Amino acid sequence: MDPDFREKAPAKLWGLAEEKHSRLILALDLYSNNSTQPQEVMNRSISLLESLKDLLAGVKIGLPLSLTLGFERIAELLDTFKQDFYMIADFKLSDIPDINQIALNFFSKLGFDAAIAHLFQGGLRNLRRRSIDLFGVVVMSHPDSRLLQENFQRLIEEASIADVDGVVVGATKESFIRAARKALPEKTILSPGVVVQGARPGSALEYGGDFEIVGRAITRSPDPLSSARKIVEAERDVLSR
Ligand code: BMP
Repeated sequence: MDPDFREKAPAKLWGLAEEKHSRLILALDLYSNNSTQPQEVMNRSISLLESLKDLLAGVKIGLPLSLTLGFERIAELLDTFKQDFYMIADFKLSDIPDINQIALNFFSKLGFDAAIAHLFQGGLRNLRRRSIDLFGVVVMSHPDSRLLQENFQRLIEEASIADVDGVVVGATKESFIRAARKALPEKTILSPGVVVQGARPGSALEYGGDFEIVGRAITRSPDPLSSARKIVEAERDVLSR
């Protein structure tokens, strides 16, 4: 095990990772369609999180679930599971610093532990946001995310100057994970894009990432528990090498 494990930040995320021996963060992108009601989605979210309590270090919540449930129910969900998971608000903020600050304060009050923001807007370094951890997007997982990739070095510098707690680098982008790890040895790297978007479970950890974010491969699985377990086992296997 990494000897500096206990000193790693963010402390809550790494504490849960150690306790559960898990580097898995669930992207809880459930939403209503014509045949489902918000309360059904709420119930499904609760039972999914209950069943995955021992396997997940964190849960990432963004627009699909928030637009379905509304922020009152989101706050309820966060309150119910605040001891169990590191809760990340993923709205990829990219506004002027004053507006980003207001949003971060609301996320913190709702009960989120962290938020994800874009670095390219340039104002994260001016935030007074210590009530909530912050992750900056460096490279996205989808193939068309070229503008970010072309400005990789500048985004890395911005992540450093803004003093974010960590960065998001797509699991599908091996060379960028390796480069981000080298450039930002102290920062926590979150990597989405596993299974459905093509990255093999555990591969982002192999390249130097710290946590893998997985959504549909679990939420749409006929057996979410078994799918999550297989991913965690693949990750543990990589970490034990
Ligand atoms: P899935 O495993 O279902 O592909 O979901 C991936 C999740 O990670 C989604 O919530 C998406 O918004 C997020 N994400 C991503 O896929 N790529 C990125 O570069 C950044 C993300 O936040």
